[in-house]
Amino acid sequence: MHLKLVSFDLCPFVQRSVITLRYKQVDFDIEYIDLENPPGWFLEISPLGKVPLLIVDGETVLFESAVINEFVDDITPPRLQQDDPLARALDRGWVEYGSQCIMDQYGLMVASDAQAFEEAHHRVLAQLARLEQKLGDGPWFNGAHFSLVDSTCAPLLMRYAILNRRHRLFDDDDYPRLHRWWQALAELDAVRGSVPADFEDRLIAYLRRRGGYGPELFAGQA
Ligand SMILES: N[C@@H](CCC(=O)N[C@@H](CS)C(=O)NCC(=O)O)C(=O)O
Repeated sequence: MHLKLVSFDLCPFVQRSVITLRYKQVDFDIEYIDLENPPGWFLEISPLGKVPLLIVDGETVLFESAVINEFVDDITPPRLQQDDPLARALDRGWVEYGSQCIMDQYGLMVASDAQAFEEAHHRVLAQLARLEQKLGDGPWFNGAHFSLVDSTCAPLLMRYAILNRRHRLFDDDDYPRLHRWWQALAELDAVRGSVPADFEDRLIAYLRRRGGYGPELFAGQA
């Protein structure tokens, strides 16, 4: 089966599919597009105009990262979804939660003024606190077994590690389980290789191009 992922280099949703594919050591091609100027062929095949897409055998187009990840999991070992339907449904909920966290993280990064930033900051800290509360002894979200919740949340935690270094958002000591979770994820080849080596520079360059209150907080200092 031939798999091609249609991608954008800074997209956290693409990254979660990349992590899933890499974790499972699945061969795939990747094609980057410019999301600010998307090619016609992409708009034609992407129902929501969003990346990622997974093109299967050159003809079937899967969209939505969570769906792509479940498909990849269904066709390749090791199994990352839980066998028990209730546990699997719960994981789906947390994958959805991770999506909302990613969107709110983006809202924080690009906040246009101090008030919008403060509101977003408040919201994301509450989100992180809920994740902290949900996490157990680790190393993974569900304990000993790596799951799609882990591949889903790694891009979120990677960005917080970068953002927090550039502008203090929270103290890692206040979120010890979250911190330990990120440290375990950051050790994985699947996560480390899921973005280009100069990812932080690219993210900062993007924020500088965008400008505004949030971007200046994170991208202002070298
Ligand atoms: N729910 C989607 C979200 C994907 C998404 O928002 N991708 C962004 C880039 S990070 C995108 O393609 N945006 C283009 C647009 O909204 O026009 C998923 O999980 O795949």
